Amino acid sequence: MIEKIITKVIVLLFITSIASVYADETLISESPEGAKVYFIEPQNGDTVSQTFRVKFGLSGMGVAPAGVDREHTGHHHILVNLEELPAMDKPLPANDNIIHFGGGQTEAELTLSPGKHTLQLLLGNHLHIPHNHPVISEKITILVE
Ligand SMILES: [Cu+2]
Repeated sequence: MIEKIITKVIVLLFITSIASVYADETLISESPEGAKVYFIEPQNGDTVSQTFRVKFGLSGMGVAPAGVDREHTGHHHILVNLEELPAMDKPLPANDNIIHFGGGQTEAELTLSPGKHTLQLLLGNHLHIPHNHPVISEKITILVE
């Protein structure tokens, strides 16, 4: 009797652990090998005016708006002055340091205070979760006049 219960508990635990792993995996989208996101403009070391244009470059993948689940696509995020990278298996938060372009934009206008700033691009899937593997650019440093 006790053996039967223990077996049932073990089977249940096994099923729930599989279910949770499966759920997580379905939320994360695969990125094709060699996919790259990069800044077309500005470039590392550039001096820009307070309001400036940022052009996002993407190769090996396509852009789709947030909410649209299409294979090998995502939307852009700019990480502004972010020292520590966010979790790569959860939806990216939206705040002053993580700007979402869920409309599928491929360029944007940013306004920053004068001084040095760092920018980094990170692609997110339809649920704003980075891909596996994450498609992330080099971190560039710019000087705002
Ligand atoms: Cu997003």
